[in-house]
Order: sequence, then C-alpha cells, then structure tokens
Amino acid sequence: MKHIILSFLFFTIISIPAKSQQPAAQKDTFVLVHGAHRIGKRTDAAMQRWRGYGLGQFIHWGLYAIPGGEWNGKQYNGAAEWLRSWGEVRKSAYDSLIYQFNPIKFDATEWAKIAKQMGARYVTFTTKHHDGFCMWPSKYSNFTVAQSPYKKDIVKQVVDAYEKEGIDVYLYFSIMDWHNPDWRYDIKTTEDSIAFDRFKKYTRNQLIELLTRYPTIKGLWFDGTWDKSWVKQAAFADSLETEMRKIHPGIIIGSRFRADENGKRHFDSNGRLMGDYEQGWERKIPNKIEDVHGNDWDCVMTIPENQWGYNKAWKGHIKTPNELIEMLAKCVSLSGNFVLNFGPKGDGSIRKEEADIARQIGDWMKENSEAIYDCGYAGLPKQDWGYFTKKDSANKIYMIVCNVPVSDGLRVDAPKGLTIAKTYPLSDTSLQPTVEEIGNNSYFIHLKHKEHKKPFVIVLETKKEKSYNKYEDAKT
Ligand code: H76
Repeated sequence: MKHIILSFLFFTIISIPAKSQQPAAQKDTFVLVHGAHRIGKRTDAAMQRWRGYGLGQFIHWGLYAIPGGEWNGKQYNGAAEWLRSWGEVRKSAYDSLIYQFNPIKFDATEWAKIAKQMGARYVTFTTKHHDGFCMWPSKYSNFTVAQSPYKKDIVKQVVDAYEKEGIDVYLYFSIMDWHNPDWRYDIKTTEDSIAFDRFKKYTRNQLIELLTRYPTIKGLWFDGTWDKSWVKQAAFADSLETEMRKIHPGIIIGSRFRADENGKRHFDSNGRLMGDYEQGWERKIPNKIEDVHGNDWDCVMTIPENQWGYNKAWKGHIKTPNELIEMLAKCVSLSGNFVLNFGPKGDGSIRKEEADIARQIGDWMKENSEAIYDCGYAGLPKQDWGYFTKKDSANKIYMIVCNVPVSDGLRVDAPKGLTIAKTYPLSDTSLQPTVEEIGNNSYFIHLKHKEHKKPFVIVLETKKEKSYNKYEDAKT
C-alpha cells in the first residue's frame, strides 16, 4: 500500500507538465532565483504605449548589405545577413567589407519619412548583428563604423531622424558575435570559461554604452541568445537586465534576452513569461487568442521568406501588400503588434520593391489606421471574412475584411447584451453596408459593392441592450 501511495505521489509530481504558459493564478512548481520577476502584464504608461503601436518597422542593416547574399558570383542559400557563416566565405575577407562601408546614399531622414508614411509607430534598428559589426562607434570594439571609410555614427542618425518623425526607437543587439574571438557556442574548457568571462564584460560594456549614448530609446531587442554558452549565464544575464532597467527605467525588453537557471528560455521553468513581452513570434503569427495566453507579444516579419538583410536576388515568394495588411490585421485582432522588416542596400538606399510596399501599406493605413492603432482583441468569435479589432473603451468594433464570401453576408456573432446600432465603412463609401439580423445577436452585414482590390474596414457601432431570445434554439 505504502508502495502504491509513494508511486502515486511520484507519478503525480513528475507528470506535472512543463507548460509553456500558465494563468497567473496557478501555483509555481519550482523555486527560481532567475525566473520571471513579474506575474502578469506590465501596467505602466511606457508599456501601454507599446501595446497601442499596432504597426512597427524592423531594419536590418550592416556590412552584409554590401554583398547582398552573393559571394564571388555565387548566391548564398541562407539569409543574406548570415553570409559570413557560409563555408565559401573566408572570414577575414568578409570582415574586410568594413573598408568598403561608405553608404553615400544613406539618409536617415528619408528612411524615417518612408516609415512614417507607412504608418509605423516604432522602429527596431540593428546596432550589431551576428557578424559583430557595430553601427555606432563603440569604445569596446575596433570593428565599427568609426573604422570604416564612412566614420559617422549611424545609430545616432537613425535615432534622431525617427524620433523627429514621432516614431519610437528600439535597438536590436545580437549577443552572439562572430567577430569577437572570445565568443563561444558552449563552454567546455577553462580556457572557454576565461574567454567567455571577457565576452560577458564586453557585452555589458556595449549595452551600457548604448543606453548611455542613446538615452531616448524605448527598448532593446535581443537576438543570438540561443547558444549554450549564453543560456548558462542565468545569473549574469539576470543581473545585467536589472542593471539596464535601473539605468533606463521603463525600458522594454522582450523574452529573448535571458534564460532561467534551468536553461528555460522565453518562459521560465514555471511557465511564466520572462521579460516584458513574448518575443517568439518570428515569421509566424498565432492563430487564436488562446495561443498568446494573455501575454503581450509582437510579430516580426520578412517580406521574402527569410531574408532580413539586403539580398540582391529578392527571390521566392514575395509577400504582397494585401497579404501584409492581412497579417497586420490578424496580429492586431489578437492584441499583438506587427513589425515589418526592411533591408536597405549597401549604399544606404531602400530598394524600390520595399519602398513600393511601404507606400501601399501606408496608403491603406491612411484610410484605415483607426482600426489598427490602440486596438486589440474584440472578444467576438473569429469569422472567415477577416478580423475584428476594438479599442479598449470605445463602443465601436472594426471589421477588417480580407476575404469576401461568395455567399455575400459577412457574419457577426455579437456577445449577448450587445447589439449593432449603426454600421458604416471607414473609407470606401460605395460599400453601403446594411445589417440583417439572422438570430439572437447574430447578423449578416451585406455590402452594396462587391469588387475589392484591398482589405477594407466596416465599423460597427454597438450599444448595450438587455438580450432576450427571439429565436429558439434547436432541441436535440
Ligand atoms: C536566425 C536569426 C536572426 N533573427 C532574425 C530577427 C534575423 O536577425 C536573423 O538573422
């Protein structure tokens, strides 16, 4: 009997699933020193602002933009910004690209204007990607813009120009650094450990340098944190994060920066989100509200399949403005932000294909951003025609329609107690929507005009009303 009880207990304990997320009310299984330090969402003004952005821009720019995915006339199969890791590329030859870095067409103001017109409310800019090249004149490295023919501080120009346009700036920083000889993928020997200690100091110095040089930035976007060497640094990374937050109160840091003492990333061993928002939605979007477990999140997306830095070839499926607008709508409908990546050329100009896409998204945003900015999950069941969004306090629900059904009639199932008072299109007045009630709190929105070239928004003005069942449920 004793044996049965013991084995029962044993199995109960070990079968507690290491859930990837959990509601705040659930009890913790593990006592952690370097796990999440907050339960639930941040509620301060800085985070509230982040939550309302809706649309952001990502920029990947560095030495890799010069070869643009091509080396000695051959096309690299991977992402252009990973070129240095390709077997065909001699590392020293790649690093010599620094002597070619002189982007004569770089104009941060022009970039910022493109982002502004697109409707982006924040930008994340690569200060240092995996290749280790610093876009600011770091004191702690001799592989920076300062040693290039260009000489000037790029990060400062980006920060100033974007802020002038009213766009919040976040700095991307790769922990993994292929150029620094002290970088390790894992720590196996004493020598590794000594080298990596130097690497940790270098990393801390650079981060404090960035926060000191650019005190107006709103956050840091970390990358290259997945290797064992860094995953083992729970205590160091935790204290560094605390230090950064002290230097810069209100700073926003996602879940990619550090692991807990058991090596768990993004979510600690108790399933709690580490950092201010979930930073795992890269080139993928959650499908339903349950997938985000009540956490803040954003999605970073490339226009081609997986190219962040400039790639001359621009091959494979290139997402269209309509696809991207639909992704934006989907993210916002699930209370996330959508961040679209741009990879400027080696000369500093933004390629025409990207500029055109930005302009078309911007044209759409100009008419429809009311359904994006400061909007989130509306609480209505998803329908196949598109996405509902809603602002917190308003009595309006937005329908972002991306797929018009052949049967006509855009279905809306409102929650009990909520009825539609009025409906109108946000921009295209030719739609002239009419409402047909088809059941208890269920409607079809019919449209006059049916030829659509891009997504459109129908506004539902709602009112609270006592519901009573006019329609009888089936008895089964
Ligand atoms: C893998 C990887 C990196 N993470 C993306 C955000 C890009 O920076 C890509 O190079």
